[in-house]
Amino acid sequence: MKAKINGNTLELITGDITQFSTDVMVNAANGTLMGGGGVDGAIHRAAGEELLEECKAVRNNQLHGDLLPTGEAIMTRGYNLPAKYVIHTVGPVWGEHSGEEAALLAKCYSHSLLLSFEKNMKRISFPSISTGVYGYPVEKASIVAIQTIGEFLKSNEFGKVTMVLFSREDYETYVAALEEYLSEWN
Ligand code: AR6
Repeated sequence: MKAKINGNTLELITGDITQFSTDVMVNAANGTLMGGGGVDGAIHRAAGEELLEECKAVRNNQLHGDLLPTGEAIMTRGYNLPAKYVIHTVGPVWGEHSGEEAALLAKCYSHSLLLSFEKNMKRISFPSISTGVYGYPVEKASIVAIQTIGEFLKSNEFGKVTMVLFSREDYETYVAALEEYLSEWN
């Protein structure tokens, strides 16, 4: 499904995010930035060892050894991925942020969009942040994701945002959220 928002495109597709060519690929990472399972594992495998090396450097230099906080985002190069850059963001673990989960999830999307915008990147692809290992219910997460992306696109000349959903069920859930968002808007 594709929607036009203020001259920008918001696209929903199914597939493996590591296979789709883009300017910026967003990774649903954890605070260590050292890789993991799910989409994080797939992105690190496809990018190659150099991605982990740069992530280690970011941990040591930019973050002075600390974890990347939930809702924040940092950028690295894309190495062997079909993307110029990767943005690593840390989604909230469902039920562990005293009701702040939606606000933190929204920050993952808005910070990633802003970082890309500042770098003049026109195409960004997102996975469904937090809805795997981190347990965020996909129906709730899809509403946060679509609203945050939609509001950003309404007020910026960006380009194209693609959400790459890993299952048909997730895709249908995001389609419903986007249809609802568009019907409220129009
Ligand atoms: N392409 C697109 N989506 C994918 C892919 C892929 N190749 N692989 C999985 N997904 P998750 P989280 C979907 O668990 O919930 C990691 O270990 C998946 O089906 O990857 O934010 C990190 O290191 C789900 O819909 O991320 C963290 O420790 C979505 O991506 C933790 O998991 C997110 O699932 C982060 O958990």
